[in-house]
Amino acid sequence: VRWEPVREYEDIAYEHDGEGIAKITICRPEVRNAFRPETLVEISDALVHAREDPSVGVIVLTGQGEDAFCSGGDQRVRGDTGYLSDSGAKASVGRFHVTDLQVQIRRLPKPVVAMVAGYAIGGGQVLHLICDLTIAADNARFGQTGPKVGSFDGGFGAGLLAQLVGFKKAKEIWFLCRQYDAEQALGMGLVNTVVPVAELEAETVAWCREMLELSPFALRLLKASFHAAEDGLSGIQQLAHDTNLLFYATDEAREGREAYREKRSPDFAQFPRRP
Ligand code: 1HA
Repeated sequence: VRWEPVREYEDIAYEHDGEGIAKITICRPEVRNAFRPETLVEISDALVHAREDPSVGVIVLTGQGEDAFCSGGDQRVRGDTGYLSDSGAKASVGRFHVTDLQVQIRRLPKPVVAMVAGYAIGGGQVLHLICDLTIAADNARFGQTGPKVGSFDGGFGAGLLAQLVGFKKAKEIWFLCRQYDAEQALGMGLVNTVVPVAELEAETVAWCREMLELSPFALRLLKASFHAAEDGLSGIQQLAHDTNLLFYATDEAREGREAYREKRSPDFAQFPRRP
């Protein structure tokens, strides 16, 4: 695959293959691809771009190199109020930018695939959890460190994990902070497949291309459907608004719009009351 850069960022690379795949790479290998606030703001910006770009059908999230997907929050910029940006007025006020990013990935109407080589640890493991699919290299290692480093993700980090691997295993992962290799992760349903690290990108691209052959709107509705019950009203909202997108194209909905524009009463009697 020939990846073409789309936009320049400091902490990430954002590239397209020109055939429907966007790839976002965390480029901080010196800290095992830990994220700082700026990293997350950049990922979020690239995701907006990939979402808006009609040529993109699938988004891959990964980390630079073979040592790590992501090791979570950069502990060097962790303050007493959250994670700190490195300059300006924002520097002194801590935030958890990852909160919004997790929701953004979950609501994004295109499949997001985590491509994991090496460590997916802490907040990095939660990032892979939130992706729709995970393709793991045989050197991948998963785990939580929260209780070791004085943190925890009780949101998707605990809840989604429990849905995937069951409550006992999820509690083990969080309460003992062990690491699990790729085969163990596959065994517990944490990842979709495991391949030799040298084949990781080719395999990920192959999975993406399979999805690109399929109906984008069906994939969109499926993603929304998977989350609708768990996400409550905001899940129903996504699914309902997606339905409304289709409803707008019907003669029945158009009649409502045209009647309003023409300042007349709508004639809905012409449409069947479906059984
Ligand atoms: O829990 C949350 C949140 C919860 C709610 C809301 C928001 C949240 C946001 C974030 C998080 C978290 O992510 S908390 C968990 C933070 N992450 C960790 O505790 C993982 C720390 N790292 C490790 O355990 C290990 O580095 C490793 C298992 C990923 C890799 O081990 P390895 O291969 O032995 O490498 P190591 O020598 O440890 O690391 C290489 C370099 O990278 C070291 O720097 P150096 O000594 O060369 O200067 C190491 O300090 C640095 N590094 C690795 N991970 C991080 C890091 N530096 C800062 N932050 C890191 N996360």
